[in-house]
Formats: sequence, structure tokens, C-alpha cells
Amino acid sequence: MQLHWSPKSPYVRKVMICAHELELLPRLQLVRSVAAMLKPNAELMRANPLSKIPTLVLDDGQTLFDSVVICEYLDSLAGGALFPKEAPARWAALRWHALGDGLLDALILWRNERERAAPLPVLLAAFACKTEASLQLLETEVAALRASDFGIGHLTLVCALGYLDYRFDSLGWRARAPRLAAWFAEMEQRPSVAATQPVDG
Ligand SMILES: N[C@@H](CCC(=O)N[C@@H](CS)C(=O)NCC(=O)O)C(=O)O
Repeated sequence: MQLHWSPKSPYVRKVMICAHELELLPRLQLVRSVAAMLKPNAELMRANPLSKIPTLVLDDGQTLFDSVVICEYLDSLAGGALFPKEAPARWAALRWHALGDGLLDALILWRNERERAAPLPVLLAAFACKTEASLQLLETEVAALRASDFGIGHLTLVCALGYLDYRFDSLGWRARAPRLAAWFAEMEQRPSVAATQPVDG
């Protein structure tokens, strides 16, 4: 299988953490692909008309996107348990998955906005407000995160917090969410997480 990949993308990182956890890395051929919102990539668009990464090309030529679909595909391929099957674990995991993805979506838009020549203050404030509210909610859920098996919710939140460190270092979020920071530090020791730190290049 070919994975359209970049070492910087937090959504690609979700897929890579799944592949590590599920021991599927040897089955993935990584194709370095550049996906930029303002510059559609014609080569990538042959596999995904949205010109986004991650995109997975299966051995029979079929394509899968986005990270939500690819992660679940890999889990089912390996007979894994990253997507719990039964309630209430299932709904907790999917809710954390949605929160992590939603936080990432807001952070990507925030970064795009702040890099424009004349960013809209009201938009910057809204992204900051949503990010802080997400962190404060997670600060109250650390015990629940610890009590449940590592899965799609955990790894997506790890990718979102890792992206905060990568692109929003100046936010200094740890001081305001110390329990979450301690949980994240433990998660960063996990081999699949340590091996997929975002890097420029
Ligand atoms: N919902 C998608 C988001 C993927 C996404 O936005 N990836 C970024 C890279 S971090 C991208 O491809 N951006 C290019 C674009 O928006 O045109 C997923 O979960 O895979």
C-alpha cells in the first residue's frame, strides 16, 4: 500500500501511529507528498480529488481518505482494537477522536489566518477561544483517558497536542492544563508516538 505522507502533517501522524501500533509499517510504502491549501497537487489529486494527505492507495489501486477512514481501515486489516467495538468505550473513543480532529482543524485554520498579511482579529480570537476551551475540557477528562485502553481517541489527541507544540509553542498551554500535560508526557514515551514526532523536511 502507498501512503501519501509528510513528516509534518498531524493527520498523517494519526495513520503512522496506527501503523506502528498495529505492526503494519512494513506494508506501507511512504510517498512524500506536498499538500498545500492554496496549491492543489495534480499528482496527489489522481488519488484524492481533495488534494489532501493522508491518502492511501491500496494494492488493487483503490484509494482511501481521509485519516478517519484510513485509521479504521488499518485497524480492521490488522484485527486491532484501536476502535473499540462496544459501548461505552466506543463512544468515548469516537468522541475524543472527534475532539482531537476538531482541534486540529481549528489549529490549521488558525495558522493559515495568522500567516495572512492582514489576519482578522475576530477569527484569531475565536480559534484561541476554542483551543483553550478544548484544553480545559480535556484537563477534566485525564482520569477517564488514563482509565481506558490506548485507542483512536488517545492517539488523535496526542497528535493535536503535538501539533500545538510544533506550531503554537508560544501558547504555553501546559501551565493552564497541568494534568493534561503530565498525561501527554507519558504518552510521548510510547514508541509509536516517540517515533512519529513532527519534523520539518
Ligand atoms: N480531515 C482530513 C484533513 C487532512 C488535511 O487537511 N491534511 C492537510 C495536511 S496537514 C492537507 O492535506 N492540506 C491540504 C489542503 O487542505 O488542501 C483528515 O483527517 O485526513
